[in-house]
Amino acid sequence: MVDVPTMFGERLSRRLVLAGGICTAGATAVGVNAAVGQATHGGHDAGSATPAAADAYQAPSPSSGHSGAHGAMVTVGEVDSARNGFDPAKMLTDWDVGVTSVLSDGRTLRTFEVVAEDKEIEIAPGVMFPAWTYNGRVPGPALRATEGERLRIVFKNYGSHPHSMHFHGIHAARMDGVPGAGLINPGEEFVYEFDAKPFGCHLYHCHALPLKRHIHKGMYGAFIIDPDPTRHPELADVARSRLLDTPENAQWQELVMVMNAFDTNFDGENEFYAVNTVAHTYMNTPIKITRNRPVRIYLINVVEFDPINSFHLHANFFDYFDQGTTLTPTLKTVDLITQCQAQRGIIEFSFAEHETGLYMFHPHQSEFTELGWVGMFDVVEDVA
Ligand SMILES: [Cu+2]
Repeated sequence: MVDVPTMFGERLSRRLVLAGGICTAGATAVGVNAAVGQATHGGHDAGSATPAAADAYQAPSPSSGHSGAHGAMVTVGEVDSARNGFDPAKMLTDWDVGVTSVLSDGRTLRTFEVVAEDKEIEIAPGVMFPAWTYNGRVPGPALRATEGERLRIVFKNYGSHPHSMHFHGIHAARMDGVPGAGLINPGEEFVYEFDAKPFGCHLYHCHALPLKRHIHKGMYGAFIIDPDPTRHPELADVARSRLLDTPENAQWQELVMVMNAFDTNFDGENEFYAVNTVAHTYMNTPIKITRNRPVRIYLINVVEFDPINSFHLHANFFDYFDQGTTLTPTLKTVDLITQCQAQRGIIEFSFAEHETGLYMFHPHQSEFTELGWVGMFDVVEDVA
């Protein structure tokens, strides 16, 4: 009798876990996790796995057509976006702008509705993860507002644990989303209210304890505040280019990318890394970019357990606005930036001087790349 866990025991690296996910697409999460659960993570060196072990692990799907763990090294098979209820390709531009009304003082009130719920999601082909979500998706909705508006976030907890929404922004202590200030039990509701400031690329996340658990389970999302051009006369054009729905903004190709990861066997280390949850999704479906239109990425790192993440663009350089709170770059002409957890910023670049083709982006934590966090821009003359 072949005892699978013993057979792979200490040799099963995290990279092979991913290969296993590839090759046993259709296997249940229980099966994958059972194998993973027997692995030790003392080392991350896939080189310690013998070819025999790799071959044996890949054996179940001779017809999958993949090129093996040493070939393209991307997931094979498809994640069921319909079942997940979210599609990473659409998430890139899927802004939640809420509902607006006008207050008695003439200001705009922007109201968002967010619910917390438990939900099993597919993070790589055949690999399920028992997530805690905002609005049924990971990352949660990309909330977008304009500087100076009044924001109201109606938060309902339909989950099985206490949760909150802690916004990186400026607000009163009682709106902070920590225990005693907007942390609510299952079945309860809380309304956060504060002004949209400062403009920038921010985030929100659950601040229930243990914090690392609530974050790695999927409770985070982008929180973007566009600058109000009238407040920045010296750089009004730049501000307008960031303000959603202006003609200046429409010239840009804006994308929101939340760098995340998943600890599928709950040992305090991640098995899968991604942008917007699904491993290798932008390798399997490259992001179309019109060559002569500029690109702006709202990039946020929420990876738990690993202290640092990064973004590296191939064959090009970009400007970076740390936390997005300035209208002039905080770093100019770089091809790599690093972010700790909750660090975020705006990346701007152009392929106007390039030939069309596939341009890669990934973190320069190479292991993350091999475990799912890598993608391609498909630069074309015009996006149909
Ligand atoms: Cu929570």
